[in-house]
Amino acid sequence: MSIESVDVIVTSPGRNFVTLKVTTSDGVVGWGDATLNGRELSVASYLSDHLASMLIGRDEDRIEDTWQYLYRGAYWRRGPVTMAAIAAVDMALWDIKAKKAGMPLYQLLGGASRDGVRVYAHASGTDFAALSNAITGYRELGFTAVRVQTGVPGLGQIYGVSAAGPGVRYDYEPAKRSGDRPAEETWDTRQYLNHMPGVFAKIREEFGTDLRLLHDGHHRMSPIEAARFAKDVEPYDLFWLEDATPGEDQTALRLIRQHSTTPLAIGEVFNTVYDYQTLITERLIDYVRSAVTHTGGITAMKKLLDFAAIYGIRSGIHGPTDISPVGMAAALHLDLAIHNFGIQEYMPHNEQTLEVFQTSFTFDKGFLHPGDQPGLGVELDEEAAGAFEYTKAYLPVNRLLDGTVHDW
Ligand code: GCO
Ligand code: MG
Repeated sequence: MSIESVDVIVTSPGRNFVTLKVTTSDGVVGWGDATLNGRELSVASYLSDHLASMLIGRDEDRIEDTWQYLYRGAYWRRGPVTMAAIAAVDMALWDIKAKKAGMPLYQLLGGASRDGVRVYAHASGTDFAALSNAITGYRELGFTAVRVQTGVPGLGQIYGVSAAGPGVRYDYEPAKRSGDRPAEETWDTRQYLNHMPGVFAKIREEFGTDLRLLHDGHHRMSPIEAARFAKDVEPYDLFWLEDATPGEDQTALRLIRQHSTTPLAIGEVFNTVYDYQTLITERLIDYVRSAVTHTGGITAMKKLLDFAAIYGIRSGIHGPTDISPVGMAAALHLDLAIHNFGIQEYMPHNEQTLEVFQTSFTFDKGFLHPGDQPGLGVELDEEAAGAFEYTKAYLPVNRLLDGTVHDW
C-alpha cells in the first residue's frame, strides 16, 4: 500500500482553516490540520507546492521515517510554516494508521490514562459584570476551569475580550477580516498591572477557591513586569499564568521564578522542542502550551511531552478556534493517553465550522473525550467546505500609548 493522493483544502466557515487530505491506494483517508492563523496560505502552498509530490508513492505506515524525511529533507530548520505543514502530514498518517487498525488513535498511543480530558473555557468581559456573567455561564455548563480576560479601564479593545459587549463570545480568535492589513489596538502595561490583581480578588470573593482560574498575559509584559504580576496574583491561586513574557528569551523566566510560585505556561507560539530546552531542563515553566498543529504533529508532540514529563512538567495543549476540529481531536487523543496531562484549552467551534468538520469528541461536565471512532474521529465534508471561500484575515497589531509597536 502507498499514498496515492494529497489534497489541500482551504475553507473559511467563519474563520480560515487549512486541512490536508491524504488518501492511500486502498482508499483510506487521513486528515491533518495545517492552520496557521493569519498566515494560512503560506502553509497551504508549502504543502501543495513542495511536499505533496514528495509524499506520493510513500508507504503511509512509515510515519517516523516520513517525519524525518520532511524535517531533515527541508534542510532549513524549524519555524511555524514548516512545522505546521509537517504536523498536517503527521496527523493524517496517524489518522490512517488508526483507521487501518480499527482503533481510536489514543489506543495506539498507549491507551487511556484517564476517563476524560479536563478542559478550560474562555471567560471574558469588557468589565467585571460581563466577566462575572461569562464565568457563571461556563460554570452552569459544567466547566471546572476558566481562563479570565477582562478589559482595562482607559484602554479600548484589547486581546482576549470581545468588543461586542457582555455575553458575546470573544470573536478575535478567528483573526479580523480587516482588509489588506491588521487592525490595530492600543495597550498600556502599567494600567493592566494595576487593574488585574483586583479582578482576581473579586473573582475569588464571588466564586470561591475551587474554580481553577487561568490567565493569559499574551507576551505583553517585560520580564520584571511579569515577575511583579506573578507575585501580585499569588494569593488568588491561579492554575497558570500564560505567556507572561515573550518566551523565546527562555532565560527571562528565571526572573519570574525568583519572585513567585504562580504556575507558568508557555509555548503556543513555539514549534519545536528546541524552543523549550532551557524552560524544561531548568523547570522554568509548569505547562507546555504548544498545539499539535504547530509543533510537527503527534509524533513530535508526544516526544516533547515525554521530555517534559521527566522534569515534572505537564501538558496544556493550545486549543482556540483557530485550531481546527482535526487539530483539536489530535490533542484530545494525546491528552487521554499521556501520563503528564495538565489541562486542555477548549473554545467550542461555531456552527458553520461544525457543518464542515464532522466531529465525534464529546463534552460532559467540564471534560472532553475524543470518542472511540477509528482514527482521529473527525471527517471533513468537502462539499460543505467548498461553500466557504477563503478571506484574508489578520491577527491585530498592538501599539503602546506612544505608538510603539508592542506584542499583542
Ligand atoms: C490562546 C491564544 C489565542 C491566540 C490565537 C492566535 O491562549 O488560546 O493566546 O488566543 O491569540 O490562537 O491565533
Ligand atoms: Mg494564549
